Amino acid sequence: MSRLIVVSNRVSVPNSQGAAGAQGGLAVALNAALREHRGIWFGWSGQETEEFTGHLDMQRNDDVTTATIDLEPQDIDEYYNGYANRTLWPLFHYRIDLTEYDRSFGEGYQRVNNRFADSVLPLIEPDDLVWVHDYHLLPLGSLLRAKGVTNRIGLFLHTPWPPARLLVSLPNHEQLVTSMLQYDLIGFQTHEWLESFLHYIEKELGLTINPDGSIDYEGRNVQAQAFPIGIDFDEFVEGAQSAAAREAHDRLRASAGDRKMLIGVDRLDYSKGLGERFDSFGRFLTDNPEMAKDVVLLQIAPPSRELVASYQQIRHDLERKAGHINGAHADVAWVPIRYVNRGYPRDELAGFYRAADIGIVTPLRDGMNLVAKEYVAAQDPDNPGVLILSQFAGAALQMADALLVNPHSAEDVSEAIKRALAMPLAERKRRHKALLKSVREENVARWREDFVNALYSKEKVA
Ligand code: GDG
Repeated sequence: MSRLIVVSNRVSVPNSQGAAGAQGGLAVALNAALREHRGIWFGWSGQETEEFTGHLDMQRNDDVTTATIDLEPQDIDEYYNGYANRTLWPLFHYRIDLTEYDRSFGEGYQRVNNRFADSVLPLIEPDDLVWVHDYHLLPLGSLLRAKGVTNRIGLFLHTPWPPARLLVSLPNHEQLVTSMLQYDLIGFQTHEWLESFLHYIEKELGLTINPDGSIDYEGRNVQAQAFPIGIDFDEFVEGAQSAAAREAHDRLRASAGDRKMLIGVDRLDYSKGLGERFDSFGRFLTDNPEMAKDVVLLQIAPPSRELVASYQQIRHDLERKAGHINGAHADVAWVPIRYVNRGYPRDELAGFYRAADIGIVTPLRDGMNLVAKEYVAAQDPDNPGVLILSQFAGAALQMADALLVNPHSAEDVSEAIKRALAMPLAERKRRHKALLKSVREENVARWREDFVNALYSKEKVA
């Protein structure tokens, strides 16, 4: 078995108390993957340094070795808060209205990718597989090739891939995408994102796609493929049965009394459709006054990327919206929206999911969405809740037995809430059984094995 070197923007290993706080989807998935593979996880420490030295901080944590570097404030501004989160993230989530193009961002992105390449280089041994993650590091493979790395290198993109018509609004888009053709394998969450990528390659770069989805470029062959990510099912179910989960479940149920509860859990991000969700819930309350006092929406939304203006704006907008809806509908003993800006330990989260009659997951765009899968995994199979899921989440392609909705339509979502509340037990069980099967089988171990095996089977560069 080849050793695995994982490279991602941030390295985040749970401590022995478990992963308290808002661990992003990527961190959750990679921890599960790395526990079984001997290898190294390389990335940014999250710390600032006045001057970049390239010093590697190596640590061994259970079965995972981590190697991290610190970055300069200017790197963090231009690469992380700049090109990654002000340019690529909004663009890849179809939000050209929020996409900022600044030359210094592009320069910072290249500089930091070079710093990553220089720093990880001495860790790479001849037979290692190198697995790069996400939109922060798209050019890393080509920079490693330029430094003589002939190992197999793969990239997995956790976000959507936008339609060619949007992508061409990015200055230097050809250069960015062409640099990706130095990978041996490029993985996407779904066929939809894969097809957008291949369409761009054909239309904008004029290259031919081979019948197996691979592309020949400059004497190399790069494979592009879909690998839908899943959750660590066994770990999550075990957590859902823990004492902490049971206690969280009972606490939340007791606080809701006989009311039905909806739960949303999302990083505070405009792609997650939180404002539209609040509006839809408000619409439900207005349209169904006879049911309104019997339901409550719990929205857990730990803040993220707080230095980026569009994230400050969404936080502000949501506070106003929640206040407005609560003001219009609340009475002395009841508020319809409980809006919580903090993270909870994973086990507690599992207890909250289980306590909720409806899981409401309505992103406007999402590469996959793991919350939808966690909600299903946490349910009591004898009395499961109902999942309402956006048709624009990658997860919708695997989860046809959820109530699929258009998150832009308050009417559609409001009707789905009504339908979910009235759904007979037999239908809930039938839908849950089908969803559970896919969440159990298409889990994170399967995702990792499929990706690593596909990367391993590529020929090494001569
Ligand atoms: C990106 C892509 C793709 C959330 N709040 C708390 C908490 N979380 C955890 C959830 C879940 C994870 O964070 C979020 O994962 P998602 O998949 O929903 O979304 P992103 O963070 O945007 O992830 C996404 C993913 O990468 C993986 O490829 O699915 O499309 O955007 O696991 O449970 N965890 C804890 N407390 C919280 O309060 N402990």
